[in-house]
Amino acid sequence: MGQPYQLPLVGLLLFALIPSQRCEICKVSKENYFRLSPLMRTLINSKHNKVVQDANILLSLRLTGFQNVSLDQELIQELKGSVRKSGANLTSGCLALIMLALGACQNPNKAFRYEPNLIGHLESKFQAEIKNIENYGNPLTNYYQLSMDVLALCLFNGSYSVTEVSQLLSPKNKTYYFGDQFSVDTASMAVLALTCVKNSVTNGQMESIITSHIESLVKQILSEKKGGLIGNIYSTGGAMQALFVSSDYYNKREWDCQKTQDAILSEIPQGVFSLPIAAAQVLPALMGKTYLDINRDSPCVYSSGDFHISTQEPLPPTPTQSASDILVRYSVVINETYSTSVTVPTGSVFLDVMEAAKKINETVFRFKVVDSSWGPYVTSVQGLTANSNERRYWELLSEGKPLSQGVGSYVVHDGENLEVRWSTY
Ligand code: CBY
Repeated sequence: MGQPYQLPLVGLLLFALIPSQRCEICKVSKENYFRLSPLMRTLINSKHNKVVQDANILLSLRLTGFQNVSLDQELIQELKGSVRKSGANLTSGCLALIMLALGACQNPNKAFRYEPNLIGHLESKFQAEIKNIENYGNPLTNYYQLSMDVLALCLFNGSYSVTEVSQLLSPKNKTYYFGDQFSVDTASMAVLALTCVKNSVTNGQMESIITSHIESLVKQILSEKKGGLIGNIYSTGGAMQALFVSSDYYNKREWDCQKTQDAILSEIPQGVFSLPIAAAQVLPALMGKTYLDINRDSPCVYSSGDFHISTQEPLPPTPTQSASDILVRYSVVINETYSTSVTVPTGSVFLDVMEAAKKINETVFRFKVVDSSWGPYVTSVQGLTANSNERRYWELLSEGKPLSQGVGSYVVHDGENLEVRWSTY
C-alpha cells in the first residue's frame, strides 16, 4: 500500500481513539464554566432550611471546590443543629448524606471533621434497615439510601459486614426496580458504594463477587442510554459518577461521556435544574468529581475565582405564557378509574390540577402531600396511603407514561391526560 492510502487510515485510527481519550478527562472546561452559573446561583440563593437539600448542596460545593467560608459555616451549623435536634428521626440515608457533606473536606479554620458519634448513629440506623428487610422483605427507606449508608460507612471506616453488603446490593431481585422501571439513580449510588467496599476488601473471593455486581450494574446503567442522557435528566449526573469510577468494566466505545455532558449542559438554560437538590446532584459529575473523591485529608478549597458568579437572581424568563386557561383531563386510578376535566391557568403545575379536581369532588379527589427535598410528594389519595413496607405509592403519569418530575414542578399542557395511579414498586 502506498503512502497516500496510509495517511487517511492513520487519521481514521486516531479518530477512533479520540472518544476513549475524551472520556478520561470528561469535565467541563474552564471556558465553559459560565454554562454552570445558573446551577451555582440556584445553590447559593436557595433558602437554606431543608436538611437533605442542604446536605446535598454542601457536599456538591465542597466536592467541586466552589465554596465560600460564610456559606460553608452556615450550612455546617444548620446540619449539625438538625442532627442534635432531630437526629433520631432522620432517615438512614439522610444521616449518611450529612456525614458525606460534613466529611467532604477539612475546614481550614477549625479542626472540624464530623461529629464523632455520627458513625455509631449511622451504624445503628443501617442495622435497623437490615432488620426491616428481614422482617418485612423491604428496607425502612429504599436501596438508594442503603447504598448511601454503605458509602458513608465505607468512606469513614464505620463497621459493616462485607458479605451482608454484597448480598444486599446484589443486582438480582427487586432492589433496582420501581415496578418494571430500572432505577438508574439507585444503581449508580450502589456502584459508588460497592466500588468503595471493593477497594477496601482483602479477601479475593469477596472482591470478585463485588466486582461482578458492579459489572452487571454498569451494564444495566449503560443500557438506559437515551441520546446523551442515562435514564432521565435527573439520574444522568449520578450515572456519570458511577461510570467514572467503573471505567475498567465497560468498553470506552460504549459511552461517549462528552455527549452526555453536552446533553446536560444544553438542558441547563431551560431551567430543568431549578430545584436546588437537582442542581446539587448534577454539579459534581460536570466538574469530573464523584462521591468517592471525598478525601478525608484534603483541605476545603474556597475558590470562587474561576466562576465569576453574581449571586443576583437570574432575569425572569421571557414570558411565553398567555393569561389564557387550559383544559386537562385528570384521573385517579385504583381498581376503578375516576376522571374529571379541569380548567387551570396556563403555566399551572400538576398540583394545581389536583387542587382544582378536589374542588369539583372532594370525596373522589381528596389527597395529601408532604414536603420533601424534591418538592411536594403525594402520600395519599382518597384516603389510600403510600407505604414502604408494602412498596405502595402514588405514581404520576401523563398519557400513560411515568413523569420524571413531582407534582410541584411538572407544568401541565392543554389537552393533556394526567393520572395518579395506585402502584407498587
Ligand atoms: N433520596 C431518596 O430516598 C430518594 C431516592 C430515589 C431513587 C430518587 C428518585 C433519586 C434521587 N436522586 O434522589 C427515589 N426517587 C425513590 C426511592 C422513590 C421511591 C420512594 C420510596 C421510599 N420508601 O423511599 C418511590 C415511591 C418509588 C418514588 N421515588 C416515587 C416517585 C414519584 C413520586 C410521586 C408522588 N407520589 O408524589 C415520582 C414523581 C415518579 C412518578 N412518575 O410517579 C418520582 N419518584 C420522581 C420523578 C423522582 C425524581 C425526581 C425528579 C424531580 N425533578 O422532581 C428522582 C430524582 C427521585 C427523587 N424520584 Co422518586 C428520580 C429521577 O427521576 N431521576 C435520599 C434521601 C436522603 O432524600
